[in-house]
Amino acid sequence: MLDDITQPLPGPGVSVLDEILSGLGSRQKTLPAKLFYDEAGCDLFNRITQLPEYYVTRAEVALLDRHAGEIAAHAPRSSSGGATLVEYGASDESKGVRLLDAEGSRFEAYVPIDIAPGALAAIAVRMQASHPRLTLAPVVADFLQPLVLPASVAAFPAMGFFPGSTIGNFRPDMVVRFLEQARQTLSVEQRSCFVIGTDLRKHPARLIPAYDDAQGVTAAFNRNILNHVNRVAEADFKPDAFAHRAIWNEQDGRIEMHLQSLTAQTVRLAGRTIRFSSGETIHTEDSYKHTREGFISLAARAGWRSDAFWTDPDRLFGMHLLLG
Ligand code: AVI
Repeated sequence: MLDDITQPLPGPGVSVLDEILSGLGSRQKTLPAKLFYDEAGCDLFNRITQLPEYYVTRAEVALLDRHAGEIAAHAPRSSSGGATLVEYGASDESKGVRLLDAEGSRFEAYVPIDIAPGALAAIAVRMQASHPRLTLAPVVADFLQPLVLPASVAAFPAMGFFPGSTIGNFRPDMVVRFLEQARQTLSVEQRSCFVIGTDLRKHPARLIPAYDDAQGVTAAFNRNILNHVNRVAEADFKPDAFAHRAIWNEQDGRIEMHLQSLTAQTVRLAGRTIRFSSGETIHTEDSYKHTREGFISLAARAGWRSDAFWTDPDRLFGMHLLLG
């Protein structure tokens, strides 16, 4: 059964152009990482997930293949026995389906949430065909904003599911804000819970190649953000005039991606001139690598407590079960 796709209400928020101008006007120039994901960027990210150096996706899938049944068994039960699986950032259903189809799982509804309506429409078509008895209620939303689940699933307690280590791309203060909002969205008073996948802290010798691969796919992904900025902000960046850099920041426990200007140059953007000195960088992304304990203490700041933790056979990736 398919609910209408829930669309967000237009809000007063800051425009993308304002975000770009403010980031490029800062001392350390930055760009919003969400601009990675235009069509070309989504294709490049897909290729990244298949690279030999990028272990993250394979490790998480191995974890789910081994533990999906145990994870799904923690879903809260309503009086009828069912629960809703609410997947954040569901660009496809491949990970969610592992929980929905796990032996003994009793989900009655699936709410994939994503910013891309096209991806959700495609999920709806496939899921209606493969899971005709499931209530499907896709939601188009930027899940960093407050969010209310569709009325059609209000009767079921929820298991939130945020795979992919996307939470690793949030700064710690954003993690806490996001987890506080998720407590409201998932209605913790209904005994809802939250399952979150995070890449684990490991030696930089393993991390750096994962973000600076031999084929240059991550470099192309990083430079592609400039193509996207050229379109949305009428800019004339020359992506080849910037080098891809992946740096391990030990103090903050994160991989940083930067684009480094190869020469002194100027860029026109929305009628303004942006100057770069030779070697100056634009900081484009953070990918935090949380230890198990570090993530649990961040979650505690938002009112969640850890109930279980799973990892893959190589202990590269972690999956946390949080209770409200
Ligand atoms: C989407 N996110 C979890 C990826 C990561 O590993 O931080 C994005 C990425 N950036 C470069 N490679 C992959």
